[in-house]
Parts: sequence; structure tokens; C-alpha cells
Amino acid sequence: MKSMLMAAAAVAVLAAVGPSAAQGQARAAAAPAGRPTAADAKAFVDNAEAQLEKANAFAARAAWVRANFITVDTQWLEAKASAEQNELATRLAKEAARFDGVQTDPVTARKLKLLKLYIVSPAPDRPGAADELANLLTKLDSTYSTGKFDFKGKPITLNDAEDVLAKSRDPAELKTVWEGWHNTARVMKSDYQQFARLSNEGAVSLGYKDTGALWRSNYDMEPDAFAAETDRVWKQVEPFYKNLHCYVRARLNEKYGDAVQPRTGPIRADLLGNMWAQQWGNIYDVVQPKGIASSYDLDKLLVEKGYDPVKMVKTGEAFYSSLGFAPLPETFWERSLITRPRDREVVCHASAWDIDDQDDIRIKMCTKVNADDFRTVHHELGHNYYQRAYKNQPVLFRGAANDGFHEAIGDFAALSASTPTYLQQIGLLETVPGTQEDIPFLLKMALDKIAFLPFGLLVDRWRWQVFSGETTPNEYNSDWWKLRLQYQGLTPPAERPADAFDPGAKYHVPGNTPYTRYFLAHIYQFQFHRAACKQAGWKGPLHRCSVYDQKEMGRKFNAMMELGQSQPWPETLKVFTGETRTDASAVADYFKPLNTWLVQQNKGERCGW
Ligand code: X8Z
Ligand code: ZN
Repeated sequence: MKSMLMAAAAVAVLAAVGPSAAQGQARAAAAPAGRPTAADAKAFVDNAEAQLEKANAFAARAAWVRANFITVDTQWLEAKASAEQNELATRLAKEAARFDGVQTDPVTARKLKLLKLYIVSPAPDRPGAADELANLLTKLDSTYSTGKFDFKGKPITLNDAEDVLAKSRDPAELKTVWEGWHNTARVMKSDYQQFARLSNEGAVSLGYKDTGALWRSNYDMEPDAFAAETDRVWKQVEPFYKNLHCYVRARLNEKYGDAVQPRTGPIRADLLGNMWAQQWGNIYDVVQPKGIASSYDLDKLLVEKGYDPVKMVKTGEAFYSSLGFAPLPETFWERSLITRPRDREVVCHASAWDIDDQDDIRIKMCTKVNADDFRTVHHELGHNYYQRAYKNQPVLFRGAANDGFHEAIGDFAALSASTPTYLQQIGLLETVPGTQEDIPFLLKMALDKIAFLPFGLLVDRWRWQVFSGETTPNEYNSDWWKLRLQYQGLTPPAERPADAFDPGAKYHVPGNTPYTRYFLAHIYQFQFHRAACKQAGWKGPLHRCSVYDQKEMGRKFNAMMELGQSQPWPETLKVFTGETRTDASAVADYFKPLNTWLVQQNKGERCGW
């Protein structure tokens, strides 16, 4: 597999036996003589895997080169390789349907299923369609990645704009920069519309209702059941999110006054310290609890202790080494992109790559020395260690149990790596604060982890609606803001222009990366953390636990990762946690003291929006 953010990612699917055995036998009985056998099916998947491996090796390198050096020529090369890969995978997915109902061994049955889910956006098989789709995707991703707008008389990048959103406390400036970035996405709307049309046509040709149904079919259950699962889990955490929203809104109101942020209703999206208001940790200074100071600030510690981007990545590697993982290969250091180059355009959105499905693992990120990127480094390395763990699986099983697992590995590591105990162990922090700082610590964590949940859900709610046709191109932006209001309780700083395409201002939309995976990951990482701490014999509160140096736990974690997508994800979850469902009770356990505290703080407020 290639980048964790590429359009054509291998993914996990339904239980080992596809159609029920009874259905299969019924069809087999009615089938004419000469129908394919189990041996034919096995030969087909073996051959399919060999072809995919070859196409992936080529497409991954073309994609890497384009993402590290965006020019017309590299875009052309990437689009050509990606179109060929898409054509191949889509053709194989169709051929796989020939074996529907054939009684194969369970491994072959699972591989046939996975083959039909291999491509995020399959191409229609008319001449030229795969090329058109690939060109649109390369162009959308490149337009996003090279986007700039004028601020204070000079063009600025998203990286610069993110710094302003994180640090400025001037509402007029925040609004200008927020609008500046969001308006860069307007040019993408018609390409996105055409992309959605083509992708849907491809998905329908594979037997899915639309592209959204294809994406929802990746979780070892029926697509409708999966949508219902995400609703169920959201309902588990929604009350907590609403408590946090209520508390933060009150502090913003105190800081900025009624004219900027009213005490009731939605929160202005540009005031939360992040371009998409998806993580709010950057405004901790504005919302910190009165009378309980936090004795340290990770942003400052990293700078004071002289961290640079490479040292951040080395520190991340050392955390994984402490769990018993082998060091990263020399080529990781030679080939990764760790800082933003000055002389060329690159895709700065962080990603982890597995170029040859073996040892050529790399990251690509424009690392800044701050707390956000300290966590992102652990996040990206988590992808690489997962990729390495499942490299000996057959091609179609080289992937996460489900895509939420892939996103959760590194975040799980970062939960331990964010504890003051660990920061002290690696010399970043002098003394570990006592329990009086639990609320400040948990509030910081919740500003990132709990604030994220509704955003993690709504990005694909919007795309599911676009793909199903429920949201028409005229409604792209208004429906986006309906969902932003409904789930996050947010509003734009001012009315949006008629031609705005605000979903396009979030990387994963032009980057065509499904997003529900991050919602799931924000649940799974706490399930992993709770199980890991239990294995390590931890008896204290969950948020104080760090599994640094726990080699036996690390071995068991790696054993789960080695399974790749060889079996349905609930079985893989069970291997490490003993649990078989996505379950937010671990989130509740971790944050329990904070939720209680928030409820007290919110007394007298009119929560909700
Ligand atoms: O895209 C990412 C990673 C790469 S897989 C940096 N994340 C999501 C985002 O930035 O929107 C991690 C958290 C959510
Ligand atoms: Zn990721």
C-alpha cells in the first residue's frame, strides 16, 4: 500500500464468508456446468495480488514524487500511474464478482471481498474516464496544497495561516485569515462536482449504490449498519461534547464580549485556534480554569529545550523503541520529508508512506516545533509501524483491521507520550505536577480529543449526502454549514459568499480521503489505551497512565498489528482489548473527572445552541 492518505488505499471488509452459505449453495445448484471452481478463484486472487503489487509499486513512487515536487509534469505522471492502477483494480473488482457464490476457502473469500473494496473512487470503464478522474484528483490535491492568499500585503500559505489562527487573539485578524484560506477553495467546486459524478458512476458499476455506500461497506458489516453504528457511538459522547462547547463558549464570551461571541448559540468558528475548529488545544490560554494554573506548556518546553523537527521525529521513534519495536530503517531518514522545503511546492498535509510494502517506509510532513506536531509525529510513525507489522501478509491483507485502526495507532502512542510523567522521563519537564493539575491536563486533552469528535463525523456525513445526491452542487456550502451547526455548534465569522466551497478548504475533501476513520480512531485510541494500561498493571486514573517502556504490552500490540486486515476487525480488536465493539466507555473513563467538573462550571449557562 501507498500513502495513508492516497485515493487508492487497500481497505478492510466483510466477514470471511461473503454471501451466506445457503445463498451460495442455491446459486451453485442452479449454475450451468463449467462455472468457476474454488481452485479458479484462488488462482484468480493470486494473480490479482501479483498485478496489484506491481501497479502499486509504480503508482506509489509517482505519487511520492508529485507530493514532494508539485509541477505540471509530476502531476501528469502521478495521474497516469494512478489512472492505470485504478483501471486495473476496478477491472479486478468486476472480475471478482464472477466468483460470487463459489464455495472457496475463507482466505480466498475474504480476498475476493477486499478486492471489491480496494479503490476509494473506482473509475467508470468508458474510454478516458479513468484518466479524467485521476487528473481531477491530482489537480484538486495540488490546488489545495499550493493554495495561498494575500495577508498584510504578501501571499501566505496554509501553514502561515494556521499559525495566525493558533496564536492571534484579535477577532478581526482571525476573521480575515479564516476567510482568506476558505476562499482559496472556491476554484475547486466544479472539479469536485465532476469528480463526484465520475466516482459515483464507477461505484455503481461495481454494484454499490454510490461512492458513499462503497466507503461505508468497508467495516465488516452492511453499509447501513455501519452508519447506524457511528450514530450510536456519537450519542455516547455527544453530551460530553455539549458540556465542553458550553464551557468554552462562556470563556470566549468573557474574552471577546457579546458582539464577537454571544453567551448563547453557536461558537464563531475562527475563534477556536484551528482553521477547521477541529482541535481547540491552541486556545487553552483563553479557556484555562480560573485559579488552577498549569505548570507547563508543551509548546514552550519544546522550544526551550532546543527541539528541532528531526529531534521531534527521533523522540517519537524512541517512544516506539521503548515498546520493543525495531528502529526505523536508515532509508527512513534519508528519504522522508521532515521540513517544508523553501524552493518548491509540496503537499504539506502530514502523511506516512509505505513505498514498497516492505521496508521503504517514510513520512512527509512540514514539521513545526510545537505540541500539535509533537503529537502528529507520533501519529504518522504509528502508520509506519503498522505498515511494517503487516508487511508479511499477502497483498490484499496489507492494511489496517479497518481504517480507524490505522489512524488510532499513533494517537494511542501519543496518549502516553503526552503525560507529564513521560515528558519528565525524557527530560522535557522538570517535575511531574500533582493531582491538582489533573483538570488543566484533562481540559487540554479534551480540547483536542473531544472537540474533534463531531468534526470527525460530519465531514463524511457531508460527502455521503453529496454522493447520494441528497446534497446538490447548489447546496454544497449551505449543507456543509448545516452540518457544522448541527454537530459542532459552529457558525462562520460572517455570511459566506454565494460561490464559497468551504468543504474544499479541508485537506481530505480535495485529497479524497474518507474521514470517518478519524472519528473511529478517536474512540479506538482510548480502548487501546485502557487495555494497554490494564496489561501494564496500571492501577491509577487512566489519564495518568503511560505505557512507555512496556515491552510485553508492546509485543501484544504488535501481534494485533501483524494481523493486518486478514480477518474482520472485531476479531482483531478482541486480540488486544478483549472487546469486540467500538465503545466510547473508555473515553468516558479517561475524562470522568473533567466531565464532572464541566457540569459544575456550566451551572447557570444555557448549554446547547
Ligand atoms: O490527516 C490527519 C493526519 C494524517 S492521516 C495528519 N489527521 C486528521 C486531520 O488532520 O484532519 C489526524 C487527525 C485528523
Ligand atoms: Zn493518519
